[in-house]
Amino acid sequence: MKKQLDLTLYLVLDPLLCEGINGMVNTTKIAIANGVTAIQLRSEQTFSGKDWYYAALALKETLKGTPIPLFINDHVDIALAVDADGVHIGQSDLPVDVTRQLIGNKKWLGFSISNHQQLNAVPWQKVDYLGIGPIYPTATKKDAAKALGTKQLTELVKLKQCPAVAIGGIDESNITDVIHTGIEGVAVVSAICGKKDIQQATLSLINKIKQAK
Ligand code: TZP
Ligand code: MG
Repeated sequence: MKKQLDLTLYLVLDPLLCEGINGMVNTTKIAIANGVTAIQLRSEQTFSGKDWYYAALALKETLKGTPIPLFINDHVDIALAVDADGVHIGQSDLPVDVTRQLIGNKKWLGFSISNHQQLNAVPWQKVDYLGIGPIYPTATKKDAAKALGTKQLTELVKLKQCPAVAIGGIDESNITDVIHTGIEGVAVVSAICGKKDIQQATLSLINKIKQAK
């Protein structure tokens, strides 16, 4: 059965920031126990096919029996190999229709956009949610587009035809402004991954989201 798609607080794991597969598994356990609603495996660095597979497998096992879905960034083959709950792709990955054809309708499909032009080209029937960003400058994604800011995000939120998460440079200092744009949720990497106290970092974000909604 398909797991829920709750975008409230979406954690994108980075193996470097989390210190490997064990670090990502530990981070996931603490994060989901404290309110994170979705998990994505993503790697900015060189990560071999084997690394991807074993990391995805470990995370799939960690999330077994929980309502929290596992998304795989970019790699449809890995998502299929571990039977992940969804795939997240960007503008430079396989086209949306091809990805949908490969994963079928039993997996969620997320798609990243960074501006109005990309939003206007979204094939809404094939996509389950959007990632919109970067909202603020970020050091986590090397090839990130120009930061949108919350004013532009508000405009994109009004035009979109499916749920969305905002991403990029979001932390406890600005998450309230992001939620006030009306977006369904927020995705973070460095606001949780690599933090000394994962529980405190997660709770602080989740409490700010609750207050802002
Ligand atoms: N896509 C747009 S910005 C970004 C991704 C994957 C990185 C977000 O990382 P952080 O650490 O939350 O700024
Ligand atoms: Mg991508």
